[in-house]
Amino acid sequence: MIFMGKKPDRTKFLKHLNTAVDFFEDYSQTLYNNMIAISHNDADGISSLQIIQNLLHKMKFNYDYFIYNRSVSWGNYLNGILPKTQNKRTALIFTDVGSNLAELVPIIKKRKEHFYILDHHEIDCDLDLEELPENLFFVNPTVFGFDGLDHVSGATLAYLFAKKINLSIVKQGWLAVIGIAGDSLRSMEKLQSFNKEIYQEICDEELVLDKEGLILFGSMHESIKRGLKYSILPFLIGYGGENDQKIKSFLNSISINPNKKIVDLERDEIQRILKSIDIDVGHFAILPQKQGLLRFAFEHAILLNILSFKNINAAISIIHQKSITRYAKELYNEYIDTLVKNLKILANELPRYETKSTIFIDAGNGKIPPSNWSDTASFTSVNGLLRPDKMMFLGGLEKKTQMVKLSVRCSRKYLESGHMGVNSVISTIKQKLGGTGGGHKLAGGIRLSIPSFKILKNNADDFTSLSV
Ligand SMILES: [Mn+2]
Repeated sequence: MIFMGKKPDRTKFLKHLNTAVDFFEDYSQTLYNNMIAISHNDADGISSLQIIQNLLHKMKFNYDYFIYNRSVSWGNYLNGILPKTQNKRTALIFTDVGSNLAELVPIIKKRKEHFYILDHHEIDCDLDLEELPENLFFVNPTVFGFDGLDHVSGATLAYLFAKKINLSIVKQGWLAVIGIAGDSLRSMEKLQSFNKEIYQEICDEELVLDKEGLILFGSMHESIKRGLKYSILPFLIGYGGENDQKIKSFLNSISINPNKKIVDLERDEIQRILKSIDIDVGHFAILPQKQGLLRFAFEHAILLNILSFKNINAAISIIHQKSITRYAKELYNEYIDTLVKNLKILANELPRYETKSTIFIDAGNGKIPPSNWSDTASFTSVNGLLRPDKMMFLGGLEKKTQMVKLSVRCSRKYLESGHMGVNSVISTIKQKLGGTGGGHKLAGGIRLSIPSFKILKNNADDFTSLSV
């Protein structure tokens, strides 16, 4: 059903999308009087939700919205949302979540409401799409061979859906660009397929400005001095998290004012930096209606990701705002500072253990706090800091549970050489050794007992090559 390497079938996907749009339009006129929107707690999810809210507002619907953070099962979650008395005049729209069909289909089958699921995560089971319940309209481009990160973000899908119903949604296109930036973690010239097409369209409408320059994501709004120190993509070994004096003397030595804004650097200044540091020049997106950090789509997205975990209401509110609040700015700086410190520790000093296809990093015993393991692992992986040709298990003993908690990551390069993805490896581990966890092909996490972890570590290559 899902097919890595298969050529995307655009015609089939668009037919599917159009069918869902047609039903939604028809029933909106004849049947529905209430809507419930459910989305994911990250930048892509929040942007998707805003797009759908805009659409529902234009259609003059009453709606409620909810954010799903995957900490409970869909059964428990929906129990708290779905009305006791079933009502076929209510429709639910899921964005950036909802591909856990093994869990959701049995619930949806028992309900009278209509469910529209617009998601770009890979589905979790081998269900026949023809056999889905009649009240479920399931739109997911990964089923038709598209890549859920490079080709189409959740917000891209929400935008495509909403635009077909109301063309003026194009004006909300900047929201889709935030979603794309947050999920793809790539500079804009690397976008493909639907992401690339809608980005082009939104730039043509001048809702977003495409710029070319030095890419120091996480700090594009900063001075070059702070950019080199606090860039999280790329993380610059030798500059990232280093002391200010070291960075200033480097910049002075190549006659660059350390306080000059990254976006104001001249072409020849960029050339001088590139002679000494391996950085890419690339494209980035500017949101012209916003100020400061919020003008930068990537940084705006990272901020939404941070706020989504700390304070979901602040995340939902900041997307409407022109400039950042002091509270949000403090959280952002603290997050970037911690992440950069952790990446520096990881690149230099953490104990590691390697097998043919894996690398284990022990971040436990206070070296990196457990709450930072997941983000440290993600940015280690996307930066290719350690062995992109191996699957990474980063974590350690979690004191409060006395379990070993591991963040598991691999690179696209690792998958392209024919290895199993993170989600399959985690399934194999759970089946052989117990534990809890899950994920998608590039990233996931698992909690294991101490004895199970020892078995995993001593036989790691078996788990990355076995199929269940
Ligand atoms: Mn997403």
